Amino acid sequence: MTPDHVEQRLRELVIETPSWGYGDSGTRFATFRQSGRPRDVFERVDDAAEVHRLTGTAGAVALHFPWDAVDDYDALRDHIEGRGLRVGAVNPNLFQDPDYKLGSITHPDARVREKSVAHLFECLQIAEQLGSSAQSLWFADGTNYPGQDDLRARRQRLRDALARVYSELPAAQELLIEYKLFEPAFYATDLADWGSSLLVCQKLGDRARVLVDLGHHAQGVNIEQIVALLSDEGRLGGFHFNNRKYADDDLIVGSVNPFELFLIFFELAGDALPRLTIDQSHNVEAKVEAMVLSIVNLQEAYAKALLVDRDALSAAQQAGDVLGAHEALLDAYRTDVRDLCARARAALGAAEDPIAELRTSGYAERVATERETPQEITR
Ligand code: LRH
Ligand code: MN
Repeated sequence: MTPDHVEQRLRELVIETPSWGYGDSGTRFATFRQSGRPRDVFERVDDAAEVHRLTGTAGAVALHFPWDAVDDYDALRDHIEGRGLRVGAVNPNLFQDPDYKLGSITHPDARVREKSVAHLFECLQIAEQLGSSAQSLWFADGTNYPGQDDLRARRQRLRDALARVYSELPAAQELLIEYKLFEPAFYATDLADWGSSLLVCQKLGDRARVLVDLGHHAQGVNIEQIVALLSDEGRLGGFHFNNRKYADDDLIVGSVNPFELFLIFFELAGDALPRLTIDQSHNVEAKVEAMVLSIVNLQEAYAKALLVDRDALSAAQQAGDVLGAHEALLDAYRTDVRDLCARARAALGAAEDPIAELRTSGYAERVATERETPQEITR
């Protein structure tokens, strides 16, 4: 692909940033409050809009409920669209309420399962009001000890609950089913891997696809191969981009293993891109800058993947030229695409160097002053 064509594809890129990535987050050991942190969903949207202003390709914000719940969803939608963004995926939260200790849609107690399904139905309506086209479903459901519950019965409950949600799914929406190997469950997670998620999606219908969170696999798992498989099956619904060295560390995407990120985009580059969402928690680093750097890392990984000389690659593969094929990938990966990405951002009216622009803009200092002065928030 020519650099001009790559630049064109970069200009079409839409990455969703997570509202929850701008607020306080931590580990079980501590949460370190940051001055200037947003106090409500409106200020989280303001930070997302600043990231989009600087990068040009962060035009949507993913929301989480009830973390982002408000009384007037029309006012929230107006604020989001007024800031030049659109609403990305809606994420129901079925992992914090005390009733969900032993599970939500898989809970042995039908009353708790009913409560879970009611929240999922509520999120279908919230998405309709906000113009969102996806329910991004992650279930913390699982067990901590062998024998704690019947694994098959839990699976049946999960499928029954999702079948009810799917039967009520508005035409404009789809279901994204996220899996995770462990945490908070430490013996068996009900949706632990891509296979369990894919099987559930296939039983539900065409508007149910798998969401791949880069932090949700065992060490050593070949994520780009899972991406190739799901994409080939037409069941790759989206990503939660982040990076990890150990477990679900939720670090900045591309900060630990940029080559893996390049290989994931290489597996995607041929087809229409699925939903691209960032899912990170910035425990010690400046949150807006972390999100800007994440978008830049994604832009660069995508650009490098688009630059792979596919004719040379397939010729080497056909010829059994093992290293010739590998070096065709390395050639693109080793290409410095920073200027290309800077041009694409400039063409979108964004910053050629968004990090430098952010640091000299005074944005962090301004919001720190605004948000620390204890005046009543008038919305
Ligand atoms: C679970 C998860 C899920 C979100 C949460 C914030 O680990 O990846 O996608 O709901 O993080
Ligand atoms: Mn996730």
